[in-house]
Amino acid sequence: MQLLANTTSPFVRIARTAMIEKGFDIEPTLVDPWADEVRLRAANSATRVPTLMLDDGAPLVECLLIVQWLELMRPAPDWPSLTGKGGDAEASRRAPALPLAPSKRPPSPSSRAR
Ligand SMILES: N[C@@H](CCC(=O)N[C@@H](CS)C(=O)NCC(=O)O)C(=O)O
Repeated sequence: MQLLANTTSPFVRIARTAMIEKGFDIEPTLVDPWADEVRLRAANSATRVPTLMLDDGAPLVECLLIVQWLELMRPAPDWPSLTGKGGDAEASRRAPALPLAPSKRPPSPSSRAR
């Protein structure tokens, strides 16, 4: 499995956070989606990050589709649920807010000021 990524994309952050939650803490392969990189173009003709290359060579694109795939591969209760109880549609719509457990969330600016 290979995650084609860059360091600034919020979509990459969603996919990577979800991957870590599901136990796939792999080092991302950094690419520049605006530089027409061969590696990225070969995997995803839209040349966008994130692109997750599965072990069978199939590319997964769109961060929320990656989240859905992770949920399918590593479902709750064995793994943290990324989409809420039962993976219903309403919970899926909230997925972009990121599935970070409260203990892993960075402190808010207001709590840091205290
Ligand atoms: N809808 C996509 C958006 C991905 C996306 O737009 N990624 C940007 C980086 S933040 C990108 O690769 N842009 C390259 C380009 O548009 O040429 C997702 O959810 O993953």
